[in-house]
Amino acid sequence: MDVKKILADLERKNPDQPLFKQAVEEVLESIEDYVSAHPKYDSHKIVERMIEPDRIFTFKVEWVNDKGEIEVNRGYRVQFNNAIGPYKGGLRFHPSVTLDTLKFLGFEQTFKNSLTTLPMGGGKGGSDFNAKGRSENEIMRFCQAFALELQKFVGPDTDVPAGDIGVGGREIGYIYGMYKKLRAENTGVLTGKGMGWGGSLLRPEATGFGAMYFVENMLAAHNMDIKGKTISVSGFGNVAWGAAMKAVELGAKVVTISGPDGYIYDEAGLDTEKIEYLLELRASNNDIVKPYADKFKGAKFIAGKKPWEVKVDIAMPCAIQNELGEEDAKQLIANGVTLVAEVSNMGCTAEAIHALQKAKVIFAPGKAANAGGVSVSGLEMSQNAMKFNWSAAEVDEKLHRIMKDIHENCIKYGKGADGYVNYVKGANVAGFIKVADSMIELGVC
Ligand code: 2IT
Repeated sequence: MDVKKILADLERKNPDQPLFKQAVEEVLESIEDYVSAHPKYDSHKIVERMIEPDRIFTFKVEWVNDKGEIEVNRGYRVQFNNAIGPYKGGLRFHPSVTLDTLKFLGFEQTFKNSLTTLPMGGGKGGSDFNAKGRSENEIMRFCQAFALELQKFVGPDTDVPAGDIGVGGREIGYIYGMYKKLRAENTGVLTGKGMGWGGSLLRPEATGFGAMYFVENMLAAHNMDIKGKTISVSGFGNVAWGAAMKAVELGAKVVTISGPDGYIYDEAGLDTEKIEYLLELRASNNDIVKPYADKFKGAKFIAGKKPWEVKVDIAMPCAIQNELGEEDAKQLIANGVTLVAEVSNMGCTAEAIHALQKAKVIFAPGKAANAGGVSVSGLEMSQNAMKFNWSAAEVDEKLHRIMKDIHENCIKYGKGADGYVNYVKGANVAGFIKVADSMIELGVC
């Protein structure tokens, strides 16, 4: 595999897409040896074919705000690769969303979904819509306008979107409501649905729960236990909420959360009441965490900083891409961190990952650690197809098994001669093999 040539072509075809390039570079760097040792992948031009999305839709979203003014946003759906199943992946509504963002996320999703053991291809979509300061009605009208276009490209056996940053149960409800009205059908076209209308138990918790199960597996493989460990978490959304809940249940102490305004240091640790409060913060559409420190005495708000300066055993970025950089990684290493699990998609810069790996910190990439979310989305699709619901215990048992499988695959392809497990390599190689072999079997099409 000629990595230099592939990257030069990628740059030529995709100028001004640094995130997409970063995601591809991380994968190429870790699969290079494996691909070189298996010439069938080169002769079928698998890597070149895998880094080109199948198709991309961009569309105009027009809607009317509460003042009666017309607003125009841009919507996207990137259908990246459907070799192993229908396109599957979330919708992100955030002002930072560009085509670059969604291409990197769709590419990552292809590998992640392959790791889940379920038949799901990779896709991603969203919009530059900013929910900050918007009323409930404005959010509904935007979601409905977005759904008017999105419905042309998706379907339960074609492409199944879900939530991501800025898209939770509320937004999925409004999008699904409009889809159902237009098509006059109740199908599993979206996941993350409400429990009354086709959702799966544990889907809201799944990303965070799955990440903690993955951390438990990593610790066990290194003869350690989660009990009593201190954890720094970033973000305060759905992922941070689920991770904090499970961490506390397993006897660990979560001492930070964060937002765009800064971070909260809560030495006593989050408890059930505080974790519930995260939902209130999120529903306020304000995108700040400072009110937490006003509400809970003893918690400190540190303006404009990230939580990675706090001394902890485990760090879990749960907010957004590239939120943990090289300097943050060095600070964590200096403070003796044992394990870093990326729970946001591409939460760490390449330099941060290299620094952590060099220091032999146990490190998990997002596509492995956060795969529990899309896994339970896959289980939601199964339940919709069966017209049946599993109990929370049944879903949880399946989620446990999937995270264990992913962990075993990471060890299988990532364990080095010195015993250090390169989970990035393990996840990328394992994710690659299933998609690549399927593409070969399916022919050039
Ligand atoms: O990044 C992700 O895996 C998600 N946002 C969830 C995707 C899904 O289809 O549940």
